[in-house]
Amino acid sequence: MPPPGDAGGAVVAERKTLRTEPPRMYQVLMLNDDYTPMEFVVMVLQEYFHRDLETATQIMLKIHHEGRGVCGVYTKDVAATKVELVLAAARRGGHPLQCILEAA
Ligand code: TYC
Repeated sequence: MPPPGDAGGAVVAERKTLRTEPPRMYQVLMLNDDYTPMEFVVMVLQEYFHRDLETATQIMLKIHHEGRGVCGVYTKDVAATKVELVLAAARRGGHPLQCILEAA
């Protein structure tokens, strides 16, 4: 037995509460333009942001009138992937639709 106060070479682990910060969130926004058809924007909101037809239409109209609108809020990787998917779909369709990511 080691003398009192001597752990005898043993490692004593302190119990600490490890706090994990919530991840930073990012908004995916679409920007208005004069050429992308409204139906295409609504389709994108349904397909890539899982919005129902009514919500997708409201978001599209908000973008149309105000210049930009939030499609959804996600962690950085998910948000960046959605931007890439939307831009790829727009390019395939020959539309100038712009989609960007912004810290929420
Ligand atoms: N302004 C376009 C039109 O009148 C519609 C539109 C809406 C385009 C939203 C882009 O992100 C957009 N056809």
